[in-house]
This record gives sequence, structure tokens and C-alpha cells, in this order.
Amino acid sequence: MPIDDIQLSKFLSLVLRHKPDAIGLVLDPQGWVGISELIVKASAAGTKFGRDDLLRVVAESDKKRFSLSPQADRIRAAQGHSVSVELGLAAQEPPSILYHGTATRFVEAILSEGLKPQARQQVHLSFDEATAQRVGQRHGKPHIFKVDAGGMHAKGYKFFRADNGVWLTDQVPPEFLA
Ligand code: HQG
Repeated sequence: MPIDDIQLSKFLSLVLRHKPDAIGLVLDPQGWVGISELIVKASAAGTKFGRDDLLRVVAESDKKRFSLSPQADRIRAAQGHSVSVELGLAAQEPPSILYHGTATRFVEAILSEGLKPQARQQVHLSFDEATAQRVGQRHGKPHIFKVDAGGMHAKGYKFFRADNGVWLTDQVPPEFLA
């Protein structure tokens, strides 16, 4: 049975963010892989799809999870990695307020130790509250933190904007959370 688009998107998230070695893939230091190599290795490992399927999933991804190289011969996850990658994004001044959606059961720990990247490379922050709400819902009953990104930036903390608009930073100490 051919893989459907949701399964393909999940498969791409898995190999491009977390487990490239599951199909013998090696990401380059910026997280890119050749599309042809990805298709061949996926197929050899039992996940069959074509270039058109991949391009459709990239184009239709609700969160624009994947980026293509200018010549559309390479692909990477825009953010969300647990494997070590250097996305090569330039630090930018963030909006004065950003949002982080989490679950109520994490609130106490977050208020005492701040936001940590946990299994990922960086903390993920949303531009708007509605997006943060959706992110939080993935984990349980959602709780939204307002992050004083302007205050952090003024103190020298660095912020990066992924290709898909998600904001990334290394950590958020508790004094910048409300
Ligand atoms: C929590 C999805 C206890 C944190 C989304 C979060 C996003 C702490 C969880 C992207 C903590 C990690 C990332 C602390 C943070 N104590 N819990 N000190 N610090 N946490 O999934 O931000 O659909 O790794 O609040 O849309 O939820 O995959 O991060 O609840 O953009 O494309 O630890 O993933 O996109 O969870 O989500 P995650 P996230 P995709």
C-alpha cells in the first residue's frame, strides 16, 4: 500500500529531525540531505515514495516543517531537531513578546528552572498565542507562557527565526516568563 501524506510527513520528521540513522542517512552539519539519496535509502528500508510525493508533502505541510534547497535537490527539517545540527540561522531581534505552549503538569517545573530544550536542540517559541495553544495541546491540558523576548534580547540572549517562522532560543530563565 502506498504511504499516505500524513505518514510520509511523520516519516520525514523522524529521519530529518531525530533518527536519520534508522535508514542509514547522514545529515550534513546544517541538517540537509540529498532528496535522491533520501528516496533510495527510505525505499531500501521499506518506505516507498517518489519525488512528487515528497514535494507535495513539503508544499502542503501545515507548519511548513521542511525546507528545500534553492535547487530543490536537498531537504531539511526547518526546526525541531533532536540530533545536533547547526541550522546556520542569523541571530535576530525577536518580537517583544513571544509565546510558549506547554501542558499544565509542566508549569511548576518550568517556573522553577525556566524553559529548557529537553530532547530538542533549542526551546521553541510561537509568534502568536493561538499557535502556542496548539503546541501546548499536544502535551495535555494547555498552558500558555508569555515570554519577555524583548527583555531577554536586551540582556544578550540570542534568538533565531526558523524558515517556517518558529522562534528558537537556547533557554528561557524563569524571570522572563509570565
Ligand atoms: C516542556 C511541534 C519541564 C515544554 C510544535 C514542552 C513545536 C519543560 C516539552 C515543536 C521544561 C518539550 C516543539 C522544564 C520545557 N521542565 N518541562 N524545565 N522546559 N518543558 O515537543 O515546544 O508538529 O520537545 O514546555 O509545533 O512542545 O513536531 O517541544 O511541553 O513547533 O512539527 O517540555 O514541535 O512541531 O516538548 O514543540 P517538545 P514543544 P511539529
